[in-house]
Amino acid sequence: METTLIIVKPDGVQRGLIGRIVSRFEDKGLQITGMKLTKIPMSLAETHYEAHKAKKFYPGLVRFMTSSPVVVLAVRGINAIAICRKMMGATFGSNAEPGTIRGDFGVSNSFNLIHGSDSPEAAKRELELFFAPGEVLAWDWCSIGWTYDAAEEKF
Ligand code: IDP
Ligand code: MG
Repeated sequence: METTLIIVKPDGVQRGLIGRIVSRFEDKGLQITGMKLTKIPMSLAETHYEAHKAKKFYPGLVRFMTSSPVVVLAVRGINAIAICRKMMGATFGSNAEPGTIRGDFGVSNSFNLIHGSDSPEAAKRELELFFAPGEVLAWDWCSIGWTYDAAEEKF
């Protein structure tokens, strides 16, 4: 089991896509263990994207991420990090595959609707940046046995 950090970026919230994006993860069979609407402070956006500090797009990226509220999610499941990255699609909406979130809902290269952690190390770091202790809940998920292969052992 892995937990990954997903952010519905300001364009996703402004365009009324929160529900449709969150539904994708629920529909896939992933568990939402954390979720909040928040406006990212400048310092947090800078830290979150510090790996891109030297890039030309960094100042605009930080401005964009702090311009309007976002929805931050902790999403849990077997192989959740790679599955969510695949569901997000390529970075630029203009060439993301249809069927992916970026491919279905956007055309922009910078307003690309969604962030997802790209490794277990990034997921741990980013979950700790965006969620205070106690905000990610380990709740008893009634459909887990019907969602994962473990259910097959019953038959
Ligand atoms: P990712 O979000 O698919 O992991 P990264 O390369 O880590 O993509 O870039 C982080 C974010 O920076 C992207 O999601 C996008 O919002 C923005 N970004 C990346 N490359 C560019 C660019 O060339 N122009 C404008 N924004 C960019
Ligand atoms: Mg990235």
